[in-house]
Amino acid sequence: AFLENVVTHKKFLNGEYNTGFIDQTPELFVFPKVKDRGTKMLSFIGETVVNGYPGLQKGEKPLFDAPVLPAYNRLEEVKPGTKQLLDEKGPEGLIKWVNEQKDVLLTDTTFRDAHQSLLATRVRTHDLKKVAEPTAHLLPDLFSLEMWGGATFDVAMRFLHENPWERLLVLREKAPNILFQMLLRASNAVGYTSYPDNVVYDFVQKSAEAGIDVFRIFDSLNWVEAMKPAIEAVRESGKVAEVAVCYTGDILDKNKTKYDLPYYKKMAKELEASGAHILAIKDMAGLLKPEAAYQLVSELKGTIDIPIHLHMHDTSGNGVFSYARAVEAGVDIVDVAVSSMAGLTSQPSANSLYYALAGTDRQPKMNIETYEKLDQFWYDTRKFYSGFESGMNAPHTEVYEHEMPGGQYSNLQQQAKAVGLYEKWNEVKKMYRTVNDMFGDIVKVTPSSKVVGDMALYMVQNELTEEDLYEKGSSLDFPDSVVEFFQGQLGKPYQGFPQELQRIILKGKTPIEGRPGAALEPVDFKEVGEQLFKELDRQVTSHDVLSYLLYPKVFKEYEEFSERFGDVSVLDTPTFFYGLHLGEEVEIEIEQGKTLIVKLISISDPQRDGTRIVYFELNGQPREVNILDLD
Ligand code: 3PY
Ligand code: ZN
Repeated sequence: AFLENVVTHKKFLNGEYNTGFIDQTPELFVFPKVKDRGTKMLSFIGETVVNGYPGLQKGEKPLFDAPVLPAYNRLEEVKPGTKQLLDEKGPEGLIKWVNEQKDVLLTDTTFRDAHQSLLATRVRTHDLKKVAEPTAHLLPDLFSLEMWGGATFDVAMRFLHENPWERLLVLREKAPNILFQMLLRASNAVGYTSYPDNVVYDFVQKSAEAGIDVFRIFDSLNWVEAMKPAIEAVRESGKVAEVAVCYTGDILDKNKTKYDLPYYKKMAKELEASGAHILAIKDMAGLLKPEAAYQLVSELKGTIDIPIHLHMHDTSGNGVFSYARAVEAGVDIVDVAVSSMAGLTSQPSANSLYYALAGTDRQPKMNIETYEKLDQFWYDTRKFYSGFESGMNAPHTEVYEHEMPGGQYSNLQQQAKAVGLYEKWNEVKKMYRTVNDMFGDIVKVTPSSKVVGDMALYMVQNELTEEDLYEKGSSLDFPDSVVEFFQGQLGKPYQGFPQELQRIILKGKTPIEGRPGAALEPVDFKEVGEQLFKELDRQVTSHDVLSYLLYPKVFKEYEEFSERFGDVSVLDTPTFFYGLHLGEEVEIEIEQGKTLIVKLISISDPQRDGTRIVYFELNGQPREVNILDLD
């Protein structure tokens, strides 16, 4: 807004400015205050029409088919499901029920990991909201819907300009019968760094109150110690603590001895002893080969008593095969996505698994016709987001080599694109492997995977080899995330850090001892709330306080954006990403019963000050907004 004030200022335009211009022109700091909702909405659409949506190629708005929802009886109550089981019987009762099921149970990840892994997490609440109710009606036998956590929290605010808490609350209302599951990065919560223990604790309590039932907790280095406060917090909330061992390497490869069967068995035992209700095997990259899945699940079944929930990505194309073998070995629950949002870096397809298990006594209970109909909706909805597709369109067995998590693939690719390395994507993938080996072969999952990704991008961008690091490391300015990692800010990798590299990267800084969260000062929520109240000049909720504590900068930018453009989450997705084409009219329901009718009339050529005038009709009245053309 400041820059906008400067470049549109009369004196600036007339060239009457010198170095004192900013000091002597206090009106630059007076930003236009509260505009009406209509004007804000026109400003947003105008921005999109003139400058495009960040990260998407600017161009004509594509034509889309309207996604069709399957029919269901809205008047009928939804069939009670696992949510009611948990509410009535508590976590222990639910677990007992899981243990009694013969069929393999399913978690549908379409609302979270599937789009995190295929579409850079960009699926908006607007679309999820439409399909949540039909899903609840038509798939009441699901074990859970994974619909929150991971990268969704950050991306909702940062890129979609929407409130992640709203998403949770709205979906909860629409789907009251299926357990809601989220991914929690232990002491990193839904962020990329360590937070004080009381922030993680409060985040868990508020998420539980807002509707989360199953918390899948993992630590990005498989460090059990680091997961304990989160496990404790979830247990105290009365919800389900599903605790993960992240799978890396290959238990079938006798040359890979760091992460072998005894390693996983020992960790599973420790997690069970730490209070896990369910053990998750989190195969974030999709490295678990079918025979490995059989051996791992069989061995773990003989080691622990709690149910086992297997999570995989289908990058290699072997996902359904691995699941079938895990099911044979007695796995209790597996993660799948609706077909049109499944496969490749996403989860294996629910529909495929259903057919793959035909004739066995563990075929999941589901209405396949229904799933196929939901599939149609997602098939068309996915097209809205085609600009975020990774371009991977066939099974990718290279993943066994680079071990990149499915959820990272499309994101890292976007990151590479942003720094001009799109052409060198193959090199980046190779470097990712090199960096992993240099770091001592670590577990790679958010945020440790981001550190490896940042380092790989940094090395490719600066044309550095491994040798260069050892030779001229002292003159290199390493990415912050890499320095923090070697300082121990994300905790301790199994078998420690490679010492020589740690010395080079830390340049004399001392690494921290112990669990990072424990060393951080507890946050005073009341004080932060009051400070935010003053800064934002509005009532703040406990959700706002948490969003701010987890993502201070992103939250403030989200607030500034909302102040300037209002609530853009009400826009349909094609308009949100592509604006309108000339003559197009949309209806925007800004609140129940209040609708704006917006029509784009024309766009002027750039004026002397670089702005264009965008002419609209708003509810039949001519309106215009001035937009600075950034081209
Ligand atoms: C996340 O942490 O967001 C993940 O999906 C890790 O697999
Ligand atoms: Zn995943």
